[in-house]
Formats: sequence, C-alpha cells, structure tokens
Amino acid sequence: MSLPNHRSWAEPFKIKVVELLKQTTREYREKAAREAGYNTFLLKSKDVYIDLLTDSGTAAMSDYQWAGMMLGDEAYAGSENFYHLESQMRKYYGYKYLVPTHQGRGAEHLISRVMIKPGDFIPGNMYFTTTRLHQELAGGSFVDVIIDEAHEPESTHPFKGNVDLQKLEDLIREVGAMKIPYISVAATVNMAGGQPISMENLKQVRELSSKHGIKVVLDAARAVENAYFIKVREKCFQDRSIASILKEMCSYTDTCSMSAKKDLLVNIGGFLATNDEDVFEEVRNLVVVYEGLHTYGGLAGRDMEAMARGMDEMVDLDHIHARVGQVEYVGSRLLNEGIPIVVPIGGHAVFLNAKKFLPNLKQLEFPAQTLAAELYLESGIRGMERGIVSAGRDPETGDHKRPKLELTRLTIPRRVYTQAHMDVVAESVLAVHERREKASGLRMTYEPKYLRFFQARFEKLT
Ligand code: P61
Repeated sequence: MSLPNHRSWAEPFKIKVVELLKQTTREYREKAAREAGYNTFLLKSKDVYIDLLTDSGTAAMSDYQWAGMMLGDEAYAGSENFYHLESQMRKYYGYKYLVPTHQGRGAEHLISRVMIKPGDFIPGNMYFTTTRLHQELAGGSFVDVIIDEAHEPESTHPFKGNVDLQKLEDLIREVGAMKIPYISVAATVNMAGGQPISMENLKQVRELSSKHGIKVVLDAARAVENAYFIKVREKCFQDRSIASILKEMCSYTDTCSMSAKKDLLVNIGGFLATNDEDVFEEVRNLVVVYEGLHTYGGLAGRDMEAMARGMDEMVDLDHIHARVGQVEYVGSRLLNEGIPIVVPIGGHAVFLNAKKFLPNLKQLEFPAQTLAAELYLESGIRGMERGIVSAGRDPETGDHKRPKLELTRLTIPRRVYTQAHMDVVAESVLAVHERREKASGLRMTYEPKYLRFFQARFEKLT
C-alpha cells in the first residue's frame, strides 16, 4: 500500500530504550506449551520470543507520553489529567461527554447495562467476544449484520467491515425498532481480520438507524486504522487528514466505547464517550459502582495523561502509515509464499486461515488453536486462536458455535518490533507450513464458562 507522493515507509521514531529478548530451545518450548495446556494465553511471557498475542496494551509509549506520566495528578477527584483527556477526546473524536473506564470492556459493560433491556436485539458488524458477552449478560441477543464477504477469507472486498443494510432492515422489520436499542459498529472489525468499514456505509447505517430511532454505538478501539483505510481506499478521502476522517466517522454515531489499549498507544485505559445526555447521566452514575469516580474510572491520573498524549500521536500520517505498513509487510511476504491468509491484509494483524493451512483437521480438532501452538513450538512466536474456541457456545442450545472463519491471529504491537522481527515471523510460519501434514489436532480438557479461549486447556491428539 502506498500513498500518493509518499516514499516507502520507515519507522517514524528512533529507539531509546530496549528490552532484551530470550530465545529458547524446542525442547523447552514443548514443556512450556504442555504446561500451558496448548493455550497461548496461558504461556508465561518470559517463555515467548516474539509476542504477537495482541496489539492491546502492548505498544511502546513515546518519550512525550512517558514525560506525561510524571505529570500524573493522582487526586481522587477532579484530576487535571481527566480534563486534558476530556478536551483531547472532544478534539479528536468530537463527542460531548466522557466517562473514563479501566479498559474497553468496562465501557462495554456500562453501555450494555444502560442501553439494553432483556429481550432486545443488538445488530453488529460481526461479533467481538467481550462486546457480545456484555450484551448477552444484559439480556440482549447479538445479530450479525455484516456483509457476507466478511466471512470469506479470500474475498478481496476493500471494506469487508461494511454493514449489510438489507440484513439490518430485515431485522428491524422482523423484531421491530423498539427492540433494537442500538447498532454496534466496529471500526475496524477485529474478528473479520482487522477489516474497515467505509465512510459511505457508515453514513448509510446512520441514515437507516435514524429513520427508525435506533442509536449507533461505535467500537472505536482501532478507528484510526479504519480512518487510514478510508483515506487510501475511498477515493474522495485521499486528500483529507486522518484526524478529520476520524472525526467525521464519529459524527455518524451517538456513543463510542473505547479500548485505549489499541490506537491510543498506551498500556492500559479506556473510555465511553457520547453525545446522548441521558446515556451520559446514567453511565456517570453507574461508573462509580463498577469502575471508580467519574473523573478517573479505574485509571491513575498518569494513565489518563498517557492516553491524552497518545491521541496527538495516533493521527500522525507517518505513524499510521508505518503501523499499517508493517502489518502489510509481513502479510505480503506470506502471500507471496502461498500461505493462506485473510485478504485484504488487515490493520492490526495478519490472520492465518487455519482451515486451509491444516485441511486435515476437523473444526472440533481446533485447527486455529493447533496452528497457534505449532508456531510457538517452532519458534517461540505467540499468536492467538480466533476460531471455534473464541466463538464459544450458543447460550440457548449450549452447542459450540461454528464460525466460518477459523483463524490464527498474528497481531503486531505498535512501535515494538522491527522489520527483521517480521522476517523471522514469516520464516517461522513457512517452516510450520512445510511440515503441516505432521500436525495433529487438540482435545479440550478444561472449558471455562465465560470467554473460554482465555483459560481453556487442551491435550494433543495422538
Ligand atoms: C485484542 F482475545 N481486544 O484484540 P479491552 N473491542 C475490540 C477489541 O479488540 C477489544 C475490546 C473491545 C483485544 C484484547 C482481547 O477475545 C479477546 O480493553 C474491537 O481488552 O477490554 C479488545 O477491550 C475490549 C483479546 C479481548 C481477546 C478479548 O487482543
């Protein structure tokens, strides 16, 4: 991906502090993987070489952010850093009201509690694990209204995060607008492979929802990455700044939930922002029950300062070009070698198509979980399952949900690894691919009730 009149990207920073990496032997990793029940979430970080588990809370902060940490105003109430964060949120996202939370799911919890009644339906452009669980715990049911292409790893649709307006209309007709408090729109769509929604589609979602009195709630965790894709893929936006695209996206929504651990380049934090006074009033009241006072929401003052400063850096074109460019670099290397991955390459991660990578395994032998384990065994690189284990069980029938996408996610933390690390990642995936016939599947031996993928344990099938 290249921008008009733009050189190929390089990291727009230089490195001031380094953290040493440790390499281990295959024998060591075999023991570590067995002890972790072949679940990469249960590995100890010290046993990992290149950690591509997540881009959440794993960014390297800048010297400007670290300097801000020293300016933390750790007062219980009315911290100066809250007011800075509030003004930065208004500047970049444009909502009126801000409620900080400890991370994204804190905001999801509050939104779900305040906006959903038992028996409601919440349409969305593909599920996200924590988002859907909070909707269900509030008595709602999630309904997938993303375009069909999003479920096809090989479809090259440039905006696979788009909402299928027909599916949304059908749902409104079927259950009635009164039972749909809001549509949940993610930008980008994590589970589809970090795929963006177009501005045009978002605008249409807004129009259709408004017509029926339905609110729009944006999951803005990676909205800056989405803004970048709009700039490079949606013709009329090529001369617009990332900041102005981001603000326009938010203008078609009423409320957002935010995991600041992504775009905002911090290690912890989140918030909820809204234009809706009633929602604000109720959330501001509830936040003191579950998170903390409304001017800190579970965060230290220094964390809010790092978030506020991260906003200035996230919209810098060189930053976002290099961030998405690094993901594209490793994805393209894999594509050139014929490795099955989700295309177009997404904003935060490369998603291996485990169904195609390990075609001998049935879905209940957990191909994506197996592939994540095999990659760790090969090279100490840690990815994450995003398939049947992540999808969980149907709350009504108790059966496994069987998602069409059975993916292993290699997630690139922001500003952490170099291009040489990405080369090692590509080489390691190739090595696993070469001996893919030898991989045997897994059997689940322990299954927690909620968000099972975090703590489930497996044994190798022999
Ligand atoms: C991740 F395996 N994402 O991608 P919180 N919305 C979106 C997210 O990506 C997100 C949250 C809300 C994580 C961490 C994680 O199944 C998992 O700040 C689009 O993590 O509470 C988080 O924000 C929630 C990993 C979350 C998972 C759930 O790695």
